[in-house]
Order: sequence, then structure tokens, then C-alpha cells
Amino acid sequence: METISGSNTENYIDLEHQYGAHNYHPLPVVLERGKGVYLWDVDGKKYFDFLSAYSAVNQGHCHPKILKALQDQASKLCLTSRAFHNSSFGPFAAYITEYFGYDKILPMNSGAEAVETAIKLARKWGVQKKGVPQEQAQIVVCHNNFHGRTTTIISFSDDHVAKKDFGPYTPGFIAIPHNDIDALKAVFTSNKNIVGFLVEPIQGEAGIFTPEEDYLRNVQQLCNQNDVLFIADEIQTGIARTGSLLAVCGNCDCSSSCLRQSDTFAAPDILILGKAISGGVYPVSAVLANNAVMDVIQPGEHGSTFGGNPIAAAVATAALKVVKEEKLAANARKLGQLFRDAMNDYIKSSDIVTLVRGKGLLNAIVINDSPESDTAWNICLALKENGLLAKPTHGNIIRFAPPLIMTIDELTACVAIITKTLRDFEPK
Ligand code: IF1
Repeated sequence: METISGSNTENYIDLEHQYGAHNYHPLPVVLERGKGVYLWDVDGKKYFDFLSAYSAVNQGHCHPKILKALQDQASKLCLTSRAFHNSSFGPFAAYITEYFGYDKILPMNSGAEAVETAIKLARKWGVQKKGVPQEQAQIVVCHNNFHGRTTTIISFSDDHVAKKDFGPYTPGFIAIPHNDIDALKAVFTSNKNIVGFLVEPIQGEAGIFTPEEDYLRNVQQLCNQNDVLFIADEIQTGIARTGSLLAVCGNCDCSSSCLRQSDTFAAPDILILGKAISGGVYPVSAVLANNAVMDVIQPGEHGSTFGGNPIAAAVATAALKVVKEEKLAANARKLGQLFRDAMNDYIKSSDIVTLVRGKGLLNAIVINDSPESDTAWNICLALKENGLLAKPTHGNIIRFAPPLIMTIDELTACVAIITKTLRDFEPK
């Protein structure tokens, strides 16, 4: 084992570079500690977190209630596999299904695994319930989607970098534009073997694209009419991030259990969750569906060693409770509006930022430079120097997604850092 002399940033980065695969290009900051909306690097410098581990840390870093659940459960029982029952999974399953209004949960670990689970579920449902011939099932997806990095999921990605050289690709997917209900209608008419429509309610990786207000409701209706499962990937948008419990809640400003009652709610047949269902404390993902869909899966047909393990169950239960107790959806809604208002104010007299868009606390600004330029990257480096961590996406877009526990005063301080930093990049 390599020893670290001193605790300077370069040493850690060198070790990672030498011994870790080069599958990421991180900002040059080495983080050591987190609390709430703050992170500290190995030299003790403090930052506002404006990424939240890609929306996994909605409840803030090291939330005491989630940590307590982790510690209590870890000292009792960690893993049994699903070869036996454990005393945590049942209560968690009851809690999360009630929370989101579904009959059953199938627990997994990573987001990509949950997406794979939803794909398998839809295909099997298609064969068994819809009568689609074996190996003919098609799933409709959207252009510019991001659903994870398994071989099947990258097979229906348009992202050249994520996909190139990893073939052969998995067949059975048809891509249409996001936010285009006519394209969905057309594809349903042209192909009778479609079993599911897999969609991000707001496209995250693509650059935070929010569809028109009635899009998801129309998707739900169209899917119902065509006997196609509406599969919502809320791995990034769910758990209060966009100002409601789920992005499929639309503009309902409840923070909790009115899901099925609200008329803005576009009910997915399969709901995929990940990231923040554990508050970023432990890898937990989940697929939720009603019995008519979930019951097509029988023993031996799907599973995971760690899925539904006692720690995951305890941690996710605690993390979901925090979302309600601390009214994170309402806070995300309020602070998101303040953030976009402040950025729009700034943009009025800016040449470097062309627009701000998003919902709740999932937002992005577009930098007035080509996607190939390193302007957005340089702005993120300067933000880091000024005490705020954010990451560019697609070259000229910067994503802003702080923990949802942020206060108005903290947000105001962050807006000041962001606008001060941007000012240095305005053409002189
Ligand atoms: C990476 C983005 C975010 C997701 C949706 C499934 C997954 C993700 C909608 C897979 C994961 C991550 C993974 C991370 C980058 C990141 C990301 F920039 F790519 F788009 F969050 F914004 N569905 N998103 O957003 O979940 O298997 O990772 O648990 O580096 O790949 P996972």
C-alpha cells in the first residue's frame, strides 16, 4: 500500500490516476468530509456541494438519522442474501410501496440494475400478458437518454462516447424524440410488439430538458390505450429533486402521499428509483409496480445478492422518512424558483450565460460558447476556487443540483459565488 506524505491534493490525484481506471475526468479536488450542504477537501477547504453526487445526496451529506439507521443495522445484521428472509426487507417493502402507491417492490442496488430489471419485467409481461411472440418484444426509448452503463442500456444510447467499441449491442429498442407525443403515437401504430416506453421525465444527462406540462399525462394515456407499459426512470429526478416527490407528479405541490389523488400525476406502470432513496449513504435502487406486472417474475428469474439487504432496507427507510419530515419537495420547489429568478436576473446583462432551465433544484445554465470549448470546465474550476463544486455536462452546460436541505441564506450565498465567478468570464 502506498503511503501518503502530507495530505496534499496532488498525491491523492496521482494515486487515483496511477492505480484507478481512467473512466472519469474529475475536477481536481479531493474530498474528505461532508456535512449537510458542505464538503471539505483534504486541505480543509470548505465548499458548497452543487452536484449532490448527481442527485443522490438530496438529504445532505451524512444526515444523522440516515447514519444512525446505517450504524444500528450494520451492528446487527448486514447481509443474508435472499436465500433466507431478513427482518428488514419486509417492513421496508411495506413502507416504500405505501409511500409511492404501488403493490410491490423489486429491490436492486445500482440505478442501471434497476433499469435492467424494468426492461426484463416489461419484456416478460409483454410475452405473458400482452401475447407478444418470444424475442419480438420492443421497448421505445428517447433520443439523448441516459439510463446507465450496462451493455444493454448503452445499446439504446445515442452517446457516442458511452457506446463506441462496446458492441455487439442488444436489439429490441426503438428511439423517438423526447417530449414528442406524436412520435410516440406513430411508433405505437407502426409496431404491435411494443411492450414498454422507457423515459426520463426530465432528461438529465442531455442537459436538463423539461417536457411540456401535459407530456407525461399524455404519455400515460397513450400507453394505457395501446397496452404498453409506461416506465419512468426517476433515478435522477425522483425523491423531491424537482420540487415534488416525483417528476411524474407534474405541478402538484404536495410533498407526499397524494400521488394517486392528484390530477397532475402521470402514473407510471413501472417506477424506477435509485440514488437518493438512500440519501447517498448506500447503493440502493428499486423497481415498483402493481401486481398485474410484478407477478410475472417468479423465483429464479431475477435477483441480486445484495438487493434488499438489511442495511439497504434500513437506510432507505430512514432516507425516505427524512424527505417527508424535512419537506424537501417544498423546499426544492421554493429554492429552485429563487435560483432561476436570480440567474435570469444575471443573464439580462450577461454575454457568457445564455439561459437557465430546470425544475425544482435540478437546473442547468448554458454557457455561450461551443460545446467543444473548455469555458464551462474553466468556470467550474473557478467556482471551485471560490468555494462551490459543480460539474459541466455536454461541454457548455453546467448542472446545478445542491442538496435539498439548503436554506435560503445558503442559496443566496451560493448565487453570490456563482454570479461573482461568471462575471470574471464576461468578455471585457
Ligand atoms: C455516471 C449523468 C447524472 C441516471 C438515470 C439511470 C442511471 C442514472 C436517469 C444509472 C445515472 C449518473 C451516473 C453517473 C453520471 C450520472 C448522471 F450525468 F450521466 F446524467 F446523474 F446526471 N438513470 N446517472 O441519471 O444509475 O447505475 O449510476 O446508479 O458517471 O455514470 P447508476
